[in-house]
Amino acid sequence: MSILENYAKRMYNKKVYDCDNTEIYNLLMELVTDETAKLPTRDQDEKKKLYYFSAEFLIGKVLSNNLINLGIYNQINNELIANGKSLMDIEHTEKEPSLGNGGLGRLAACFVDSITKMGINGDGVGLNYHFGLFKQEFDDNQQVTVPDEWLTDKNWIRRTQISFEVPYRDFVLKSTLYDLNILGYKQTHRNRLRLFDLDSVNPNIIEEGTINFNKNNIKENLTLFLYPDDSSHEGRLLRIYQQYFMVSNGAQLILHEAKEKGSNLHDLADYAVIQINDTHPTFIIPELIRLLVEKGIDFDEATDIVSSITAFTNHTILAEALEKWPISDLECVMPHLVDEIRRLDDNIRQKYPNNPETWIIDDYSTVHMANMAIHYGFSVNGVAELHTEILKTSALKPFYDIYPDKFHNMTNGITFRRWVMDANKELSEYLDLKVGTLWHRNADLRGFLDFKDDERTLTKLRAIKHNSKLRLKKRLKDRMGIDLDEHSIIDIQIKRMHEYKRQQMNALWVIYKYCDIKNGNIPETPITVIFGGKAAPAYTIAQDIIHLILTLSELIRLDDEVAPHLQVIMVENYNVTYAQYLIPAADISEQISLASKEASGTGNMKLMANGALTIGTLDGANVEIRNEVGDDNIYIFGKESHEIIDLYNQNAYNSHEYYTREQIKPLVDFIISHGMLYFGNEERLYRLHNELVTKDYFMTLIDLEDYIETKEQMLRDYEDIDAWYKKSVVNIAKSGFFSSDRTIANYNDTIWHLPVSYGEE
Ligand code: 26Q
Repeated sequence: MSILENYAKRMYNKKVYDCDNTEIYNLLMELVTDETAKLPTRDQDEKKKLYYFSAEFLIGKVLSNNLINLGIYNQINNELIANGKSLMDIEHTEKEPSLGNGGLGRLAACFVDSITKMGINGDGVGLNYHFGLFKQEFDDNQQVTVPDEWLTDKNWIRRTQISFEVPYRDFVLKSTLYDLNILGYKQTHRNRLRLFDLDSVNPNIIEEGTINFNKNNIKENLTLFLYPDDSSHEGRLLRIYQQYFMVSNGAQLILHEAKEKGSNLHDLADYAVIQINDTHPTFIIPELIRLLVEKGIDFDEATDIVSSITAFTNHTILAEALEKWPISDLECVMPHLVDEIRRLDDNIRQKYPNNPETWIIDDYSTVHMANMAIHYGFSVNGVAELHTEILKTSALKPFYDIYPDKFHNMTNGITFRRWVMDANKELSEYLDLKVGTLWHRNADLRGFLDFKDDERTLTKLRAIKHNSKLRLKKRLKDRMGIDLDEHSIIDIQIKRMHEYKRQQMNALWVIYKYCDIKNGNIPETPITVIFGGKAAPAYTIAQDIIHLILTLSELIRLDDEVAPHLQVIMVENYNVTYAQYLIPAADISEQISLASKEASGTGNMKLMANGALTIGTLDGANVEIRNEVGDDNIYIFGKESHEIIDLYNQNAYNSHEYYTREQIKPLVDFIISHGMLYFGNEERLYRLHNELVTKDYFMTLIDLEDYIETKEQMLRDYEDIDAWYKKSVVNIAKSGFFSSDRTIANYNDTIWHLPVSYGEE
């Protein structure tokens, strides 16, 4: 009897054929769980371990990915097909874990996949948010936020017996550790996500249908949501409660595991290395020092130990995203860390009296988390070449002057197992046919370049793209009732909503195209512009941009003259699962951030690997994408980062100057035209218009003309479809550099220095 039939018989006393999708999901889950149990962790054999601390792990659905990594996807899939079932339908039963916001969280998920695949002993450490990030709904062309009930009875997280006590000022909280197993591609061992939680958390304190709750009731609210609203003081305090809960538990876990393996704690560096994903876990530094001192190690030695094992990754140069906390807030939450932080700061003041900008506590009694992480960590890294250069020469220059050897670049990457093998099965199988299957392990697709001039390959790629568009069409129909034109050019911008990412510039292009069509210039091929992204609840302008897009979408949909040629779609509740439908279907990848502001971007890499061509500024990893594919295979426009940085330094950008230009003014004014006001909300549209005309801090208008011209060129180029798909071949073939396996190998070679052990084929 086949393995599947076996499970069906045992669990339901049925044939696979007679099981419904939920039953099949359950038996597949059982099967994967049993297979996983055969894989040990590496803790028995290896002393040293990586602890990857992150407030977010945006792992996406688990089932398919685990089947792929176990190497049994095809076998199971074929058997299901033979029984008239579809894995894709079966997977609908699974809810995607809502444990992250965007890039940083998804990066952490790609990293734990790659760490495990490389055979490195390394766990992720974070929190088990019951509702995670909010679910996005649209009402009246506006974003509404509701709780995402992802943590249902059937999930992949397993309660453990491990528990620690976390001391706060007024009470002690006892944690529960949950584990989620991470399987590496065809690996012999597993790693884990270690997610801490609190038994007393109570969903009933959430106000019906909202994401509002009593922010003061820490025992009941601590792990309810990811990034609770930080626009209020209580919200900010709750973030500190969460961060301290994550790091105190994590620190105790590290000490517990090291002691079990025989550490005397003086030698902790032989047992642990800690990577902190941005500053959110930085309190691990004083907390671990505190715990070591409690166990009898002298403060200075404890500080040296912790400094020698903690490494920091920076993901942003936006000043407003650099975390800082008033010391008074820390006094409220965990006063026992404050004396220590003061002592750490005193040491720095003594050592670097002439560099006050690097001190941990500033004149306003605010603690700068990045400063603490840099002084008391042994490594600082940026996430793309350009980003690291900007850190060294401007954002973190005073630190680079002190510690030139601490700075490293670790260009981000993505796991091809999820973003090609799982998301785009047809492309994946075709690549197997063309270049063999070694790329599953090393992402080396350069052999595909040989097929650039092969007519049949170009035709096949086009057919694969078309099928991905059909798959997306079905999803959009099912979820939003929208009819996607599968014959249109699909232009995609998917990422968190933020002014620096300039979704509003793309919207201004839509306005340009709408007017152009109204003027009788009909595009040869229809165009579909798709947006996806959530806006932080307290970020008003980002919500206004969503409103602009949704309103434009409605206006165009109801205009019979334009609708056949131009469609605008904003997908509701963009998440990892949605991305797996959108990315394979894309022809155009929008990477149009204001140069210098996007640390790396990783969606750009996923879209490239799936054959989309990039239109982008020389920002983040776009620079490296261009280096890989060459100028002929990417569409670059706009001001460069050094020009933008100069403009900021000289305060020399004047949006009004651009606004009054002949080509720009009508587009911006369209936002508050009668047509838009008819469908849209006056307050939102006027606020956004006013923002663009009078401030435009992220310089939307500076690149608008160049953007329009470049996109027009791109659309013209699409009409030579063979030439287009040749560029697509180059993009796919050169995407291998952006494998997160390469990134993890970089981290390991320069920072972690752990043994690697590739699995067997
Ligand atoms: C900070 C202070 C207070 C409240 C919230 C925050 C906060 C929360 C989340 C700051 C930043 C984040 C997330 C940042 C993020 O996702 N950055 C992205 O990281 C990716 C992986 O390196 C990069 O590719 C993107 O360029 C970067 O935007």
